Amino acid sequence: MPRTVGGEDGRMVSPSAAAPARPPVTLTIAGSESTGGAGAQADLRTFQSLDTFGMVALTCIVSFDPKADWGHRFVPVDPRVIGDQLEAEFACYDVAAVKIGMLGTPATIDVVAQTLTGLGTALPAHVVLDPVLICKGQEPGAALDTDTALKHRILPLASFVTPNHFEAMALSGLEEIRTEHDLVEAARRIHDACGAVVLAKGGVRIEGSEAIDVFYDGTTPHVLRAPKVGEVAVSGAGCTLAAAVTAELAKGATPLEAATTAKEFVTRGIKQRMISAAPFDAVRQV
Ligand code: PXL
Repeated sequence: MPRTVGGEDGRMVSPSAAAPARPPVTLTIAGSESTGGAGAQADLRTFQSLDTFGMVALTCIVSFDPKADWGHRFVPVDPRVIGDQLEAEFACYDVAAVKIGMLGTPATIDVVAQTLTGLGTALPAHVVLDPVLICKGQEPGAALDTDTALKHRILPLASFVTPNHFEAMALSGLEEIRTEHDLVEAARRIHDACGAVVLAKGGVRIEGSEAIDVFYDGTTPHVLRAPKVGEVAVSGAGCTLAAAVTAELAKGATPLEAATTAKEFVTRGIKQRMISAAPFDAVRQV
């Protein structure tokens, strides 16, 4: 039986007749970075700021260690619990777009790949992958397994991928990305290999006074530009960019419109960043 709610005059009406339009639902499959600069917290703030209804499936918990050079302490969430969260989320809502952030272990990648594949035709049209390859607190051996699993099991599910400078080298096979030309080439290679729309982030690492990102969907590359805000990377910029792309796609933007809005959103957030006692400040989603 359809659910009914009380209308203004006391009559029972269906929820759709009584309610204003609802925001699209966005989901991030991501880790917690407890200080809130990166990860699920940054994603949720972005989803909220951009008028979508955000959910999280938590994959791991990262705690910086102020006693040890701000290294990352990393604890994975039990894969069954990750599966449980996703089961609840897809049972409750029609999810318009998913962002995948830090997964961290091959077991986590397994459960996420299995769950998303198991959705079949119900897999959301937009799956945005921020391919977080290495977290400092991890064993190098484990990280290699994780990279391989991410490339083979998760990348094929992505409709949109947002590699940073280091990840773009790993995914494109280029040994060096120094210039705008190199970043365009990396974006092309990644698109040709996986078919997803690519937004390759240059951040502060490409020569010159601009922070450039390269958008490539198989047609003409577009270079998105903003003046660099300082020369130091800010925590959460990558998470925020991918989450903003996810929110905009959920609202019906084209991939290029989503990338352009996301770039403006991150640039604003970097200008208004939180000043942290850690060596890296944090993007503020405003
Ligand atoms: O910015 C990458 C990132 C993503 N997700 C989590 C993180 C980090 C970096 O610290 O901790 C949870």
